[in-house]
Amino acid sequence: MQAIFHDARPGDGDLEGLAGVTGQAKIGGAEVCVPAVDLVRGKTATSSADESSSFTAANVVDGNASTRWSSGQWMCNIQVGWLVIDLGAVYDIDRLRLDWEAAFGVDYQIQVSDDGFDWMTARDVVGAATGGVVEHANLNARGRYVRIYLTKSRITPTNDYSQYSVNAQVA
Ligand SMILES: [Ca+2]
Repeated sequence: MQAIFHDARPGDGDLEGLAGVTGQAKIGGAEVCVPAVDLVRGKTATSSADESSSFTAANVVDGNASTRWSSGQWMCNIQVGWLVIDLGAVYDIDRLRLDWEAAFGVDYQIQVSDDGFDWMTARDVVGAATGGVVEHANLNARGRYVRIYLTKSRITPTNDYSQYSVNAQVA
């Protein structure tokens, strides 16, 4: 797989010297793929609901593996929940890496949008049997907003959703 590094904000020092470089990344087997450029880190995340001020949506974009978002779904009396990340600009999105807590999504869709209103589904997940770290590759998606639209939780009857982190990567 070839990875092209994009510098979203030239001059800010984060990727200076990497811009335009084409590199190689090995994926497969027992190797763990850490996104070379995380489009999500430090961006703005919002959600359908947060369990409390200790479990906000911002916890999935903070780069801290021990903090997490929890939807507090049982307080909403509805199964549907969502998490939206505003990437700040339109990107081609190739991979999305989710790090679920025990309350993982069984049925959910990964969607993208240019305006945060009209959504296109890039991946439809039905009947996920495991949580933990889940990699969604070859999304071929393009948009400014990424939404994880959750319709069925592993945890019943509270139907909660919880994630430690989300990472996104360009092709
Ligand atoms: Ca976190």
